Amino acid sequence: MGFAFEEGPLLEDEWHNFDALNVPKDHPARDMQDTFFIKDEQGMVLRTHTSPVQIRYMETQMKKGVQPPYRVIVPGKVFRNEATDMTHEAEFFQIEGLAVGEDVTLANLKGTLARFFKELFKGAQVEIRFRPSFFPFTEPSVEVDMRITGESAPAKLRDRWIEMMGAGMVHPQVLKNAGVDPEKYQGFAFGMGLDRLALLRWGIDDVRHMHSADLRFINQF
Ligand code: 2U9
Repeated sequence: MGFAFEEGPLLEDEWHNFDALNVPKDHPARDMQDTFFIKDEQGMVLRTHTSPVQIRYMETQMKKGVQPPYRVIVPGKVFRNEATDMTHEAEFFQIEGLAVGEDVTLANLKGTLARFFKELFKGAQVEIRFRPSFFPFTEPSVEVDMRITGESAPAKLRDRWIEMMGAGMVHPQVLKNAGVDPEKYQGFAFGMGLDRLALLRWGIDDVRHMHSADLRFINQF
């Protein structure tokens, strides 16, 4: 579908991790609770999402004089300073996507995600739906639910609506922050937790197995 893979640094500055993404200075996600700040490096954090990579990508294209359209998909490790339980880890993986161009719409987002989930659960009947939501970096924002029916659907997922990811149209201020003219270009973006997806896909009951180094678990993959 024309998406290039991009990766970026795990240690980020607050501009790329928060400010450029329109996350307010007083947003709870910045709290000591949620973000690992680096003691000896002022203004540096362990990235809390992979979104700074898309900011860096847009900045780099602009410096090279490359204008949209472009599409990138960004997988990678992220960090959140929170208590761990069976569904939460302080380190986990996300996969995010970004498409920027003239006349990019919410309909393009929906078509792209419908295709993505169809490929992921190939052979089954897959439907998606959007629910209104809020993220500082997208407007409008949506939560994306998926429903799988048919024989090949994993038993735990069959016949029910499950929340899979967040998405939306890139906020004009975010495009501007990365050097893209929001009067000329629009973009869609989406993000999801990969560990959560793996839990659903293979019916794993506890995300902490992922970092357990238990060979009885690891050898199944
Ligand atoms: C840019 C602009 C917009 C990425 C997005 C989400 C919604 C989202 C969560 C899913 C589960 C994170 O792992 S999670 O907790 N993500 O809901 N992410 S829109 O939006 C972007 C990214 C980059 C420049």
